Amino acid sequence: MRKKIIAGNWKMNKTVADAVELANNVKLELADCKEVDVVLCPPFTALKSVSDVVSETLINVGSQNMSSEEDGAYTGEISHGMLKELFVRYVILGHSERREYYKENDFWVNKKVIKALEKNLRPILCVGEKLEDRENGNTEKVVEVQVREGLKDVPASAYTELVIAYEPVWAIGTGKVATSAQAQEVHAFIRGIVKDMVGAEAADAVRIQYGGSMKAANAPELLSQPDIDGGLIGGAALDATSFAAIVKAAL
Ligand code: 3PY
Repeated sequence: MRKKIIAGNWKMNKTVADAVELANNVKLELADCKEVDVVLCPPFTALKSVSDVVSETLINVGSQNMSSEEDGAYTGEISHGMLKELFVRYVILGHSERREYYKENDFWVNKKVIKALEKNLRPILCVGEKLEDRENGNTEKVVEVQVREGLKDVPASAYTELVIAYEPVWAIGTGKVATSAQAQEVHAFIRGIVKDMVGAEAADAVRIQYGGSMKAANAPELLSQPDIDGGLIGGAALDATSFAAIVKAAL
């Protein structure tokens, strides 16, 4: 049985004070949640404060990106060491907003995934098709390339650590959500690719989250699908009550 994982991607929202308030409210609801892995991914500036708020709880902290490099002249980047110093456990990599606006490609995403695993951070690798891909019948083709390239050279033993997030780009921040059947179909397809890449045991173990306008109202149905192991939550993660309701739907 795979443990469900619900992660809040706060994106470029929340000052430090607002982030502390939100983290405290999440903590009131979910501090002792054992059955589901709960992860908060604030902006870099709030990582330290949020880590402090949740330090004595079962809630994890994640970052929204990470450099593939060790350290040095990489203006604007953040390294694994800097994140680990702040008790970060998870790193979101290859989010569609990074692919679209900052031109991150599978090559760089893969380098980051490898680096994160090497340094005992848990990557959340995001994949997903754009609207035109879906309309042209290319969903599987696009997702397959992102999974195969993003996870290139990752050993089977690492699949218990890493998480894949299927986020159809057309469902991100649009209020549109994939039906549970559409999402399940792609999740099962991704699991099949993993099986083909590294074997049945890893495919069975890897957790695949759904992301893209998941909220309290649609979470129960999405999370009841056999291959949907959690959610990567955007807007609804900015409100503690909504976020906690999604986590409770995963219990
Ligand atoms: C969304 O649901 O908006 C997301 O992009 C989550 O990462």
